[in-house]
Amino acid sequence: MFFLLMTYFTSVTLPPPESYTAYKAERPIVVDGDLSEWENVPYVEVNYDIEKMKRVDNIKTFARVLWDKENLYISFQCKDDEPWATITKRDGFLWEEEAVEVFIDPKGDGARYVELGVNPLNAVDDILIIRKPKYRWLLNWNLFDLKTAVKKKKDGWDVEIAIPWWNFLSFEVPLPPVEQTWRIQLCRVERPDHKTPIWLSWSPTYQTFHKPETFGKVFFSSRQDAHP
Ligand SMILES: [Ca+2]
Ligand SMILES: [Ca+2]
Repeated sequence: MFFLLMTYFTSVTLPPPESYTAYKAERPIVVDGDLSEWENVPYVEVNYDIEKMKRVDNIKTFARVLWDKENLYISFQCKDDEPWATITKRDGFLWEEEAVEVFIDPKGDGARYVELGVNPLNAVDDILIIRKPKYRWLLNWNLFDLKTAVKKKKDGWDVEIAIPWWNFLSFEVPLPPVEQTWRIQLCRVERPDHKTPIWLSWSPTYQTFHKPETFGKVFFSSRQDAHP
């Protein structure tokens, strides 16, 4: 059995990480769950099933990234007949229900990264994960002045997020990261039966979202979103 497993794990070959260009928002983003400001912004699909290791088309999720001088913005459009969540408190384990998740590694070295989850009730969990020199998982760490909003719709739920850049000061990278690339992963946990999870990512990974080397490459362009 051990050898079978070894064969399985060593034969895992993933497609290379995805790439995305995040444009500068040409008008103010109002974090209210209404995504009309995002209409012309290129989207990616969060549809890589990390257990089946392939893209699926029965669960639709569209994600976008923008930025301005103050904030990093992320939006998700989740198609879902029945968005499900019960957790309302900060730092509840949102991934045990349905949620979207963002992973942010500003330096791109996998040593430290931020995990942020938002659920259909607009509850938030934010965690700083330190992998080197020693593994630490800081649930009490918070993103300050974070803004999130969720809008329920007939066919799903939309999420809008603004993260002030200064939350990343300790990473010692240029802020905002104009013409720089950060490693970012965009994810969704869907549980059609309220139990069995389907773990979906934008950039391909396997078994877990916590593989910073598989995060996508997001380039923050100085161009505005209307002129990509
Ligand atoms: Ca809005
Ligand atoms: Ca927290």
